[in-house]
Amino acid sequence: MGKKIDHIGVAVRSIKEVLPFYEKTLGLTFLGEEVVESQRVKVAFLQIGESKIELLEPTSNESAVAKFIDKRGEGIHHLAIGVDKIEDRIEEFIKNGIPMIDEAARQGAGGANIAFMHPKGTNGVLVELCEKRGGGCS
Ligand code: CMX
Repeated sequence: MGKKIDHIGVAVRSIKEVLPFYEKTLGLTFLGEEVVESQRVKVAFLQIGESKIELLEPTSNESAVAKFIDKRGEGIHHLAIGVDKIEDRIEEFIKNGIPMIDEAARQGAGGANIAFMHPKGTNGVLVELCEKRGGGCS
């Protein structure tokens, strides 16, 4: 099903503060940042091989990422798997009783189609399905 790890999402309080670690210390290439209003986050992408690291900074206290940081502190937030035919994958999971947060794909960063699976159905890992049609994933 999965083509590769598209990206790993990392929850941070401030992208500006952590960026030097990823760019200068680790030497990764900064690809750009954008605000995803619907998720109340600002995101920044760094390339690592064929995959990316996505830094997630909450833009509101109500953001899922703000709640995550309050509860668990900064750190790895989700694993995004690149897929084809995301609607078929979602349908298949629903049919098999796998709990989905998103029961239909929605738009993420860069105009990609994304859907989150609930961590209660994945042994504690927030998994994002991510289908690119010429865009990025968030
Ligand atoms: N990874 C693993 N488990 C997580 C988690 C995460 N990122 N976030 C929450 N959980 C766990 C909690 O620890 C909790 O577990 P327990 O019941 O065992 O304590 C459970 O999920 C419920 O967590 P909660 O704090 O009560 O939070 P909510 O139920 O309100 O929300 C979740 C949790 C996953 C449904 C919500 O964060 C969500 O819908 N996430 C998907 C959207 C998202 O994360 N958007 C931000 C990124 C967007 C982007 O990349 O563009």
